[in-house]
Amino acid sequence: MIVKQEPTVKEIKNTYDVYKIREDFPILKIKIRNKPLCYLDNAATTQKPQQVLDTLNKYYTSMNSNIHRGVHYLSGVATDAYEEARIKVKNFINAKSGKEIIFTRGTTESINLVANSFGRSNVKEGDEIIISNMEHHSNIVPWQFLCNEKKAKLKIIPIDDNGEIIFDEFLNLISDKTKLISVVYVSNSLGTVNPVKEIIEAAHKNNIPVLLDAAQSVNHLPVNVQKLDCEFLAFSGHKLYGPTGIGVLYAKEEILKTMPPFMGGGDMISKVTFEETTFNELPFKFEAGTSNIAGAIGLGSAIDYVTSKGIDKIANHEADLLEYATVRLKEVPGLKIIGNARQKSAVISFIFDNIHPHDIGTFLDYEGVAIRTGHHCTQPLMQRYNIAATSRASFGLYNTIEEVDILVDSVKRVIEVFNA
Ligand code: C6P
Repeated sequence: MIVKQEPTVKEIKNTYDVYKIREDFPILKIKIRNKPLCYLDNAATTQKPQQVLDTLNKYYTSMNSNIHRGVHYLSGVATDAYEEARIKVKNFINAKSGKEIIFTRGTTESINLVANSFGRSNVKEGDEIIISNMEHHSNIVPWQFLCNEKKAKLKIIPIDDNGEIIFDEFLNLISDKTKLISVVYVSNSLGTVNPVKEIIEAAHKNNIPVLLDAAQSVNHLPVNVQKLDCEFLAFSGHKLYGPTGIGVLYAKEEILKTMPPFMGGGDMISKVTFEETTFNELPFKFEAGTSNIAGAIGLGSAIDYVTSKGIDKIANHEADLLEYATVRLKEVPGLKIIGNARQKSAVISFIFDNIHPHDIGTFLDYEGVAIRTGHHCTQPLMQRYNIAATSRASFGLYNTIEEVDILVDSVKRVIEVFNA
């Protein structure tokens, strides 16, 4: 009998043709100041493949109509395409049902939805919400609003110098007052991949629900909400090669059923009188007003695209880029990497003692290299490291080893200019 061998990691990597993938992205062909675009700001937003652009074009040229409302042909076609996109999201993150997928404007709105709906109806004076020191402002400010309103307390999981959550201290923060734990899956500033499975297990031992900010994970790692067993998960379409203005809140159906609507308006209702309103079924109860229909359909197309390339292969490719970039950037005299967690994904932040990140970003821009500089909407994290900002290169599925070389060589030239 012939036993079929599972392909090794190396074999999987060899099937990934990044140069062919790049041909799908028209913007990667443009020049910036006569230099080829070297786009390394994927944590801020990703570029869009032709397949997604074609889907958006097709929507507006052959389907455009409002959904869930019309009896006419186009409305039916648009509704079907929108609901099909919901099922693509459901399958992508392995949710149990399309009822658990709520389209929002993005991660920020998804977290605000949970804070306003679940939070306002479950958190009372003296209760506690746990977040970590490496959260994006989107996973800080909504909880501050809630805690201020309810006189509840925000508790912060500390991190070590490498950028890892200090797990014992996290466990010590859990109490019978904890109403929710909301943590980032992959840090946008450090690249740390947090031990979310362990966090969720610890939370569930104490009957505490968990929200995962997956803005920087769905595009880099396979995410399976049933395996993770998280109660909530939030992400944005534009970081997953889809359009801006569309995102997702996943939540377990049994929790969504108990949550009041976040916004009132059309489509989320069942019956309205001046005396009383009853609400639509899930997930429509949480989608008030005309949704970003084209955005949702475009996101579905982006999910098709990413799935066709294989999220495991993408993760392998990006791990190679990160490893190579880490080795090469360490060659640069005076460069210090911020974020040295054992598990990292696709992001590398660095600083120099004597050069401001904005100067580095501006210089690199002249070389056609797009990175992000600043606090990356993680000011408390910057305070933890006692720095104002970092330079951050972040990788996507189309980046190449040659682009890492361009980055490193350009950074070396900045040093020469500044130290001359
Ligand atoms: N981070 C970055 O350059 P929105 O804006 O809603 O699509 O995503 C907000 C958000 C939430 N959580 C994390 C971990 C994020 O990285 C982001 C967006 C971008 O790092 C823009 S600040």
